[in-house]
Amino acid sequence: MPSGFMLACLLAFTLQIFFSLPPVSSDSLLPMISTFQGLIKLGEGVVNYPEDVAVDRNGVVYTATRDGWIMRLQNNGTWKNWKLIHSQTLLGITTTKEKNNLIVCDSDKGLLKVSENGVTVLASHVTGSKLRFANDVIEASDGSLYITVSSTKFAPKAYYLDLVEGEPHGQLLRYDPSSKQVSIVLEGLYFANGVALSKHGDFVVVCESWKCIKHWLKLGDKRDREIFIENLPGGPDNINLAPDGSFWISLIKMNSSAVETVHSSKNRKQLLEEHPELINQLMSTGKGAAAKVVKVSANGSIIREFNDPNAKNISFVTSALEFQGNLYLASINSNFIGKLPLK
Ligand SMILES: [Ca+2]
Ligand SMILES: [Ca+2]
Repeated sequence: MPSGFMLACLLAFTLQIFFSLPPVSSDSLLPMISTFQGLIKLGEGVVNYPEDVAVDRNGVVYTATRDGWIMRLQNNGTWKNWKLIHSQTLLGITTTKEKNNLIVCDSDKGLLKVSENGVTVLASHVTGSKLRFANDVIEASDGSLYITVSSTKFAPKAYYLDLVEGEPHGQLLRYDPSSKQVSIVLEGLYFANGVALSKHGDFVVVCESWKCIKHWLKLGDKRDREIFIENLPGGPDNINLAPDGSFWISLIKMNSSAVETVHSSKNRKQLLEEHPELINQLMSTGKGAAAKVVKVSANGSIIREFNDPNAKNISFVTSALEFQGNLYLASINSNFIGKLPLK
């Protein structure tokens, strides 16, 4: 089973949404809805509850597991343990182009670099404070790394305090490979989560509660943040660029009755603060938790959706990556990586 900490992170993110914005369904606008039928389970039983998946310039697929392994997918479809990070708090990963390193967000330790030579800490502090709750990372064309931080105020283990406060404590950071320093790019984000680079490298998309925003890397006369897509039919986790320039976003499906329960309670914040265990009763995060993935065009419209409301093939997808005609799916609820042929 995934650790209580990891579920806590996801729950915090999901429940914080309830306090931030009302749920709005855009299901009626979806042009093409499919199931995950035909999904192949790669390494079932050996991939320990992965949150994210990435592919390097040589076409090698990677994932980071709950027990700290960085695993590589081999040509025969089996996984190989590559490097061990002594951590149970690994979240988003990405690869770098020039040196083909793997960059890993460790929500306790900060930003890590994994190469054939081993594991090193790239960044553990930002403007004098400890870098914690790093959730996802992407490399820009100039070699900078853009990193999301979900909450600056509360430690990951105290996620529920961030939840009950319901204020935007998330950030987007930038790691400068020349100075090796981390700076703050954006503040005031609601539980910042997935981050991706556009096909032409001119903007990053950062996902937070119910929406994703676009941040132009060369500002010019553009604002520092614009809405990329809002009113998503679920809470966004990881986002990955697709080969055609659109984006795959994994969504955590809401429990509508739980939303109503939280919204109808005048004293919900106080109640949850006093009884954080109630969060677990409001949300369905077990094996039956729904999976949902959407494909969003570069101009911010949903153009495709995959749904598994009863978790028949896969549950609780946290990352979807398209590579060579297949969608690779990581799920913090599953002990495999899903491979779904796209038709
Ligand atoms: Ca990611
Ligand atoms: Ca995440």
